[in-house]
Amino acid sequence: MARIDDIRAKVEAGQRLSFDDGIFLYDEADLFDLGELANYVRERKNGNFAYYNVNTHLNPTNVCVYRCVFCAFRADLKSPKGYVMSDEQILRRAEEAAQRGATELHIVGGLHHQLPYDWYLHVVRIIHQAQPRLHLKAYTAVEWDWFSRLTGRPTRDLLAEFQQAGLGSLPGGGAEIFHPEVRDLICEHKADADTWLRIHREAHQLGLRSNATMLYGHIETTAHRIDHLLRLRQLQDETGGFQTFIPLAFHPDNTKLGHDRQLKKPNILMDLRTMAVSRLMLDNFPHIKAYWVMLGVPTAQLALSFGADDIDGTVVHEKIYHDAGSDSPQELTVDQLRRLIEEAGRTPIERDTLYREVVRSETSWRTGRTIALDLVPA
Ligand code: V47
Ligand code: SF4
Repeated sequence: MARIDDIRAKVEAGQRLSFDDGIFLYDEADLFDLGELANYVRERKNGNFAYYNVNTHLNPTNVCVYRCVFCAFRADLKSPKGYVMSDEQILRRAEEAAQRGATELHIVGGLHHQLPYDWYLHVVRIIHQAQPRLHLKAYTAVEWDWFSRLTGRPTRDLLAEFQQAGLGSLPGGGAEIFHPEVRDLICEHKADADTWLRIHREAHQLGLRSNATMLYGHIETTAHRIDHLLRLRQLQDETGGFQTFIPLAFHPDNTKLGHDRQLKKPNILMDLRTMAVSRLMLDNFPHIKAYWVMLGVPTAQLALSFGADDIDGTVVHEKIYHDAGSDSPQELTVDQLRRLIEEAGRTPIERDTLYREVVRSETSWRTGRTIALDLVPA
């Protein structure tokens, strides 16, 4: 039996793919065979639906003690590019989001040399008090690890304290590539793989959901990518707390890594391959996100037939990718998001952060049923 037929049989029988299957799919499988298989799983889990949300990003500071070589967003403490938002600016952003009908605020930033732990907690607390209906998806595992280094307290306690203050869930950033052969070269100081995974485990145990990411298209090999996916699959087996996996294509502009290694952004074939392999290897993740800001709109549309079932949201005020050369717009309206999905032949559904359908009237919105988690195969 040809290798792809063997893998197809496994996928149709709902059997788990191995490390070697993953390497074959990435390096040797025909792209259209791969896409067809990923699409089969995508439709088995999520039917013809494609999800979006109404959200806004908030990066309270870009000043960062770390120097990840892929990052164009960070600034040194005394750099003219560095900023720290005031309470007023933060609350204005949250109010603007709520007025636009956002259901989610996505909050991440730098690890400031001088700001204390209490400032990060204060940010979540004041936003939650002012806008209690906004779900706060806040701080990556790298930030939680930093808070623990600042305070000497265990991350589990800090997560619980933030939960009391209004934290809703954790975004998936900071995962990069787990394998130390790569991680030690691109972000040597920040939380290692075990720490990243431990923090997500703790969050899940506290009842918080989270996402996961992988930064691809730089110095990593196929084996590093598959290793990354399998570490996530293993934790998901244990906790079931991950909602979405988001593959993130490296954008090289204004980065040390891009400059030193003369790297270009991965091409569309690599983007679609990564989306499809992720869908097939992460058999226990309900959703795979094609983040339109990172992929661009046309590739995000295609990705909806290569395993992805989500395109993220309206976004607004995105900095991390735009600082690194993304030419996507800063914002898409709800009409544009819906049209993008419909043009790709899918049925758009607005979701909140926890994948509950959002039902809107002229003046308000409410959440309805939880959508399409693991639809059973026909
Ligand atoms: O951890 C930083 C990546 C991540 C670059 O959870 C870069 O719903 C490419 O995690 N080129 C942050 N990538 C963004 C993120 C995210 C985005 C959208 C949705 C969600 C979610 C999470 O961005 C970082 C890092 O992996 N990143 N710089 C760059 N030059
Ligand atoms: Fe700092 Fe995050 Fe950029 Fe790394 S990726 S330098 S931790 S802001």
